[in-house]
Amino acid sequence: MPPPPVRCDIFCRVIDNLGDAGVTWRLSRQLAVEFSWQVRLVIDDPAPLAGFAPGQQFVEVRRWEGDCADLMPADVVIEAFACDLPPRYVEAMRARARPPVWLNLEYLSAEDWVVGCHGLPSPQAGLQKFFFFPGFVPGTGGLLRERDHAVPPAPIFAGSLEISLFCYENPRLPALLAAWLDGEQPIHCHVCAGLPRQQVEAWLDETFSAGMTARRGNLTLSALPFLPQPDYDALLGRCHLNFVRGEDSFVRAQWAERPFVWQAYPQAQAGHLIKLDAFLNLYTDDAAVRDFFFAWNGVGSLDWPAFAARLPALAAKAPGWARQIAAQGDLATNLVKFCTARL
Ligand code: TRH
Repeated sequence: MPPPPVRCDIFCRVIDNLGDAGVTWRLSRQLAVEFSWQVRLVIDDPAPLAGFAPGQQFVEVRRWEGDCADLMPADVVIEAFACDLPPRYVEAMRARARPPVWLNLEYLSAEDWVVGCHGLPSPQAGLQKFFFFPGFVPGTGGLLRERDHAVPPAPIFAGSLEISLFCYENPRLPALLAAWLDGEQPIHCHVCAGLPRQQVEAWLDETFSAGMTARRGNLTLSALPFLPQPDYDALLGRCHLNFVRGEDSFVRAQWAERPFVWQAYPQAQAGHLIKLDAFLNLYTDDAAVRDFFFAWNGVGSLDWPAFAARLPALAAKAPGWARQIAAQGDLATNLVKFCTARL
């Protein structure tokens, strides 16, 4: 008889945007599909999941309501981004003959201190909770990447530079669009649903709904609907350059092996600039690239021609970079190893 599947509860509170749900959904799916874990995703707002994976059947999704009195703790309990488990559920964890392996899945950061904190236990209410940090370097938990992830062939250059745009509110966007409009090279920008589309609509000063195309000078803008996650990932592979944000799209842009520009999730006291600097310290010492990333995050002026001149070099470097950050193993595999050793 094969052993019963590992049961795993993943708890997530959606703070804002899509990343909390996006990351926990990707992890849930991978644990279920690749490791045959029996996964329950307990989430206070399941709505984004219908957009990521319409009709999915891999994972049991529960709305997080009150103290989750009807949930018996699983073998592995993952608390995403310190979302604080219901006290009653923690009580039930403690009551188990063998307490579950309890992890706090942290936000992604390239800061140095992450290596020292990854995997550390923290005593909690008579139980142990472990900090599990994603990361770019050995000694961290790695990054989410499916086993069957395939790198798409480089897009054929058919005259215009294909760019995808996914960002937060960004005061630099009008200047970038103006530079593209006036540039010598034709640009086709695929504008993602939500904040990117709203800002482009305001800049165009005309309705810009999903499926619509607008032209200004040398710039063509196409408004996308919200795409299922695999389709969003595929879009990144079809473009020559991707503007991404937050955590999950940022990681996917690196697996797509294309040049990208990252807008970090804005934080109080400019914490996001520390994260940006830490990432750039690993990624590149090219001043034009660093300047452009910082400018896109609000620091310094945006020099599109200088950055555009670096695109061939960034494209050439992308596969090697992806190999480097994949070398420590993917996050789900590392997490399964970590838990299995403690079950
Ligand atoms: O939405 P985000 O800004 O999420 C952020 C970050 O995770 C940040 O670290 C966290 O602190 C904050 O949330 C609360 O960006 P992110 O992480 O890229 O997540 C977007 C998700 O949406 C990602 O899984 C890709 C997915 N997506 C689609 O599936 N279809 C789409 O059309 C688009 C535009 C995105």
